[in-house]
Amino acid sequence: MKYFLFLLMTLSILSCGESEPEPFPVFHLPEEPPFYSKEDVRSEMKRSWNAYKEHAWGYDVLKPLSGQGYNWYDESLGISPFDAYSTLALMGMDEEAKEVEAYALAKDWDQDIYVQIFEVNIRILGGLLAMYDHSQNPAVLDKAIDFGNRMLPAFDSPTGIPYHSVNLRTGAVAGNHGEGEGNVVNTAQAATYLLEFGILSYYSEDPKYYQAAKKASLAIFNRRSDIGLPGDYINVETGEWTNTWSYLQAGMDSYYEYLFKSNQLFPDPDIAAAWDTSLSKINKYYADTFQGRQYYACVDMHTGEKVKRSMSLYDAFFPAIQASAGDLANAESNMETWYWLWDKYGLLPTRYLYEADSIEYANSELNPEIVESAFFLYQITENENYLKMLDEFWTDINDCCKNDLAYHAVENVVTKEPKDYLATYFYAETLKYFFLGAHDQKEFRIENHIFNTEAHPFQREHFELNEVNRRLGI
Ligand code: DMJ
Repeated sequence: MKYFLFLLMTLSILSCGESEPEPFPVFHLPEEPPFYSKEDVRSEMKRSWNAYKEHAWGYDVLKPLSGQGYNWYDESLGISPFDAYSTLALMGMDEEAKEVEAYALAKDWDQDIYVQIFEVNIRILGGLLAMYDHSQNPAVLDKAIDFGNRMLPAFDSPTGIPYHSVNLRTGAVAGNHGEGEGNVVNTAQAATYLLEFGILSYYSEDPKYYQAAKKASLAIFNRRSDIGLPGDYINVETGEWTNTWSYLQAGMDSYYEYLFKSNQLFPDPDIAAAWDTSLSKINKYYADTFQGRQYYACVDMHTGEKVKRSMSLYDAFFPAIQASAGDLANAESNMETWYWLWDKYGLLPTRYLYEADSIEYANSELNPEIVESAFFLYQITENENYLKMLDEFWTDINDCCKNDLAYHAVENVVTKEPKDYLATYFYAETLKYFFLGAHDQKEFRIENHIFNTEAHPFQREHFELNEVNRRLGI
């Protein structure tokens, strides 16, 4: 602890200069570690999952204040169980996991609804594939193939970038009429498929899924600007960028995440080259040292000029990627900044303007990314400060957001005004990463697993390298 503080102070003095004193990160890590245990998290998962089952079974989402269910569309997709399964399985809640498996096998996807391709990919297809990875039940794989086949028509665009939504029954596609022009998607919606579609190709031995995902990712990468940056919104039919900001935040985050992760499981020279280029451009253009702290700004894709000095809670996934990619120095300084922001409010606001020192969007859905990164950094460095961070996150979330049924989101991280919503990724990700980051968790090692962006885990040993090229068509 003392060493940690000394290092921070030294770094801060070096980067700030004497004439212009800048604040350096002030850490309030618990000195005495009565760390939370994995049983603490397990019992909260049990309690929260029982609340979903009792009050919202069959619905997409639990509303934890009113004790009701809520659906994303006119008909339920029943998303929470798909997202919860891999956490239940990992925690050894076998009875509950079996119940969800039976629910998944009984699910009929012949539904006349348009679903957002990005969201159902990471939550439903990712959840089903993780269910197969864990259970090895061939009927679950059939279900995943069925779902993947219903998604595929979305990729039939002139650019290969998927349309925003697809009708699960008819395969008809739709743009995102609610949030802009017809056929425009953001970069994450365009290119977050390599992992799930690669796994689907591997298990089905049909390369068409991976090839569709690869075409979409390279369609984004190949449209990078002269200085090597992609924009954030693109027309899937013309391939024109409709917005030219570039960043790590929501809307672009998982495009980068999948260039790195997919290549870990399915080495592909084209994707590896795209990742290497992307990482160097992130470090060159997004990286922004401000008042002694390490940030990643929004920039103009053509000039690299900083257009907005902000951070969203979603980009807290990046220290985990940096550390996994071997860039520990940047991972740790980035993580310090995230910890500093958490400590300032006792939760992360959805978006914070670091130059202005003000909150832009004050809500939080108890998102997982900062927990994920602290967990990864702990496993990689074994530095106990990351356990202390996890402990502070756990304590704060329990203080602010635990209620009679489960946990609730907040409208405002300052006032902690509650919101009647529990995101499905609280089951899939937030509780899972807390569990895996518990001080007494000794079995699970990140080097043996790959997580999709919704924290659904896959065991690396299930994918034989010498089979990858044939099955994925690389
Ligand atoms: C999750 O649904 C996924 O991690 C996605 O990639 C973006 N972040 C949310 C949770 O914050």
